[in-house]
Amino acid sequence: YQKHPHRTSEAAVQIEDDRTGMNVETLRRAFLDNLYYIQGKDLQLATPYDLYMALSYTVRDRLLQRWLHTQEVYLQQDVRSVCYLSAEYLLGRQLGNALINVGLYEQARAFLKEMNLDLRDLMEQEIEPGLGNGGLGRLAACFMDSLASLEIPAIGYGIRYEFGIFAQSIRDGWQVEQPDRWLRYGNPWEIPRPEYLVEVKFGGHTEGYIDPAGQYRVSWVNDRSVLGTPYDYPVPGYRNDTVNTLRLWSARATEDFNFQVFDSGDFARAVADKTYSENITKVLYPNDNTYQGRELRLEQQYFFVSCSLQDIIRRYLSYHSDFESFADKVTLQINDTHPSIGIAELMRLLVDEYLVGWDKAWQITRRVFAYTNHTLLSEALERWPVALFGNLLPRHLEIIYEINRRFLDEVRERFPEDEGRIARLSLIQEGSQKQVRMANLACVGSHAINGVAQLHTELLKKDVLADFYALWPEKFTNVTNGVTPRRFLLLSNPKLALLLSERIGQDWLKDLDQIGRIESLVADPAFRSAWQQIKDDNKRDLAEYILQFNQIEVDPDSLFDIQVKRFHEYKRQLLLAFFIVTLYNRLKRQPDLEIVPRTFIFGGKSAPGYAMAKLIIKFINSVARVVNSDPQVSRHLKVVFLANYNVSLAQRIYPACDLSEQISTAGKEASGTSNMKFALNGALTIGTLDGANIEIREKVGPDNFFLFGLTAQQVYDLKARGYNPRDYYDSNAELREVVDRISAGGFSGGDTNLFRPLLDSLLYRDDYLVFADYQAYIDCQEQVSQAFRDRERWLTMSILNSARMGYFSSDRSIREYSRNIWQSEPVPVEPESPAIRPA
Ligand code: CR1
Repeated sequence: YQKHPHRTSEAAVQIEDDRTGMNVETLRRAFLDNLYYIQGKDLQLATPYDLYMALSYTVRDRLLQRWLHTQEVYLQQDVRSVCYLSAEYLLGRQLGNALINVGLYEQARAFLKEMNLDLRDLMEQEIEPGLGNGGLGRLAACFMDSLASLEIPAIGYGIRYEFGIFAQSIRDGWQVEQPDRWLRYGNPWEIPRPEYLVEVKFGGHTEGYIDPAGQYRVSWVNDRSVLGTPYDYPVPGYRNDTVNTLRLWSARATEDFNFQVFDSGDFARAVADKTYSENITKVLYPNDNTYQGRELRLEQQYFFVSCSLQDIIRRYLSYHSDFESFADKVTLQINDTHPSIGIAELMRLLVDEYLVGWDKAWQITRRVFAYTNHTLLSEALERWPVALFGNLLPRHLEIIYEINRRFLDEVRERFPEDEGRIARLSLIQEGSQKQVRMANLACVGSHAINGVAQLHTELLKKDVLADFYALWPEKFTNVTNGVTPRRFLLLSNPKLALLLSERIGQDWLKDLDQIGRIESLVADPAFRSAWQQIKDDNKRDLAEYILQFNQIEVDPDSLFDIQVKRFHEYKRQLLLAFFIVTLYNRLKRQPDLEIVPRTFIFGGKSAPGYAMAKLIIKFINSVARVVNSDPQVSRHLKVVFLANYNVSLAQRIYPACDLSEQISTAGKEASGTSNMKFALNGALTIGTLDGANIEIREKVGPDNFFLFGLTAQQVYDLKARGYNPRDYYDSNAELREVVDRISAGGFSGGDTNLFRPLLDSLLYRDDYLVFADYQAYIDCQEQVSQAFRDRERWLTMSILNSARMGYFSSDRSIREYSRNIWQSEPVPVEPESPAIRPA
């Protein structure tokens, strides 16, 4: 059995290894072989899922050689590696991405076609790993893709949730959640590595002792522990030989876990306790941008961070005998505060387990950690009650107190007699219920702190983290988010990708700035009509999906006006819903009114415990029902709610969009990333000056962006003056008509109570300024309609949007992290043996 077959020509097909060969004929043979020997089926018996599995194994086989070789190169060269710690990775389907990145997509399509099979159908079989909530988790997945594509040695660490983000269905207009049993039929993309098992301790107490050298030390006497098994996922770079690793931890009960109970005959309890340990990685908490102070959540965070740090240290010590060069070889990025307990854990490992002195350990810790903040919402900032924290992690609480004591001494020296400042900076929030502030821990324990868009970083400095900025301005940097053009253009919008490649070559896939070269084609009639044709085709495809899943017929020629993202009041799905009701009212008043036909498409999940967000979903579905069933109105307007919005569905939606809704209250959306994916696929944006919208508008040009609404500063000033939403209701007739119609039960079959909480929250608080921005939004939507009437103008704007999105590649974000925060360099991996590269 040849490990690295010499592949030189087509004639060598016979000896080409069935596990590595890239030739169409070899692939076909390997596919049938995997179908037979792994799935235990032949072509006659195979289900579509079997075929998907067989193809996945065929691709995985071809990744393995590069994967192992990449890891060998990293070890041999003792490279500096980026360890990305994230509680979430919203990966999306793996097969298509892997085919594209290893360069097998066309071959796979070809041999399947010969067998009368359709590659896209097979890809549709995959249940996506939904191990994240929204933008934060998807960003981590884009970053993993870019790291590998840029040949940067990196490893992602996270949690292998047995149940990812729940599946959403809509019943009677309400969101209903079902568990996401994504592992049910097996997962070809992971390799368990039980040999790298680690133990994680919980609970108990600490004890001081004097070591043989006469030093006072502390040991943690835990009362239980859990084992972590790593599952490795390959992360192939785009068309290179790098395959990095995503290592996700799964919890298992320790073998000797409860022998005492077991011996005493209580078998059921021994097993129940075992189940309890395994609960740690059972389920992803389905909250986006809200913190949930559940003990199990802290257990999850500590579990995966401890596993990861132990793993990092094990790997480091296999090549080094002390920690002198640890900070040269390792850099740890924490994705929001979820992994920030790592700062205390690394201190504990160094000081207690490896007997490094405190000062040295602290120096190392601060050099390796860097913290990305993703939110300005105060309700999303993690704070753990000291009592809960101390019960679960008694030693970490002591360490945090010690870090805090030293830190506050330092602050007192720089700002004498400023107790207010001390109170704000302290890692511990005093009060009736003391709390550990994880963002403060992250700031103190990191050498770099970054926001995810310019405005966001400025607001961090000015507001949320102002005291830390005053202390260490040099720690703060901005890294504006980005998205991978491989998944979100090449894979999602193959027709547009092909057009680009035909006209400007394929360089844009590795260097998205190259997409700017289509700007010179904006007046080229053939290019323009191809562009329009592709948008129309993509809209028709989505219309078919809508017909199939929602039984609603939509006009592919209408303006596709889309808002897909998590449901949250600050994202203001209600504002768009109010616009729809406004149009409805106008049409009811004046049935012959000429309006631009629109198809409004919503999608997104609400946290199961977020009653207001769930009521907003119900409201949108209620508006949809009334609008769609009213022949007078539905000639012009359709409203569609697509259930179970996820990465796979997003990939269908972005290419079919005309208008992307990015309408959050200014100062609330840290960055947004769907704004980037939409514009990259040629949608125009209607949006506020919030998050990355600001930078998108700068790049695409103000003429190609529909701007409306209050700025972050104006929002702040208005609230400071005292905002009274009632004034807007009283003075704006159309707004009043919207509110009154809802209030009268116009969308609830006469029920005047159903949407009362929603209206009350607007009339009496309106925290997110829906009323204050209503008129500006309606006016701006009028400009959108005018622009859409002139199809040639719209087409130009669409092309210019895509052409100018080069900056928003996650490759650019990762280059910035590498240069400004990680000081990491690419380490190219050379092919191990001469390989035949597909053209
Ligand atoms: C932000 O809300 C941003 C992503 C990725 C989210 C969104 O605007 O694009 O992060 N924040 O940076 C979040 O989930 C916990 O905070």
